[in-house]
Amino acid sequence: MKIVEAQPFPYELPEQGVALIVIDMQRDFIEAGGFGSMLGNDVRPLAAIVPAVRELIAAFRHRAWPIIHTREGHQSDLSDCPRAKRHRGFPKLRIGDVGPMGRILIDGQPGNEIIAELAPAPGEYQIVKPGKGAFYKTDLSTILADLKTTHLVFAGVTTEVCVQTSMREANDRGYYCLLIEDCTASYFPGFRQSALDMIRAQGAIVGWTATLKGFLQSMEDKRTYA
Ligand code: TIU
Repeated sequence: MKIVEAQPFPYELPEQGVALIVIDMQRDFIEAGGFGSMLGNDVRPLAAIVPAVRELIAAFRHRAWPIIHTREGHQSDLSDCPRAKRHRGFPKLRIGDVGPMGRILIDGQPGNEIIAELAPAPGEYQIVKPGKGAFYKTDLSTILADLKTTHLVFAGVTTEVCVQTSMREANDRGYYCLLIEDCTASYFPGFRQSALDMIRAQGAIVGWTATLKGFLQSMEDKRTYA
């Protein structure tokens, strides 16, 4: 195994059984005119992590380790979108309404696509999820079981919503979860920081966090540890 310099203590990264989950790096959240901006957010801070996420994906591709991309999206008839989710708050457009990138948060619409810079490569998994968590009403558990995954590395947006929810779901299912700090972003910098803090508090109650640099260094470390 390799040792990743992480918080709150080093993370043991095995040679096998590791998968990367890239959460919701889709136009709906990162570009103006999607779900994120309809909720009233300034979407610009999210684009800042794209180069780091690209680097992380490249490192997994280089090792032929599995990569799972998620998208938050609903079926066009909204049968998987609870009323309580659609009729929440006062967005400019609701889920399913027609916006500048097609219908808001609907699978198959232009806005629901993963941004071009991070487009999944052939052979990589893509999961459409109706909830904030990546396990809820998806095949993720089956995919991870088939891959014999034990360790999950997380990236994506937003830190305190879909990333943290998915990480908590994974933690309850017994995975060793590591979030790459510079590969996750929020519309609210304070929430991002708080999410990182609460994930790794109490002796890694949800999981670990590490910088991209620290993670990549450990991947390239020629030494192995028992
Ligand atoms: N609004 C917000 O911060 N996030 C979401 O609605 N979904 C995800 O985090 N992907």
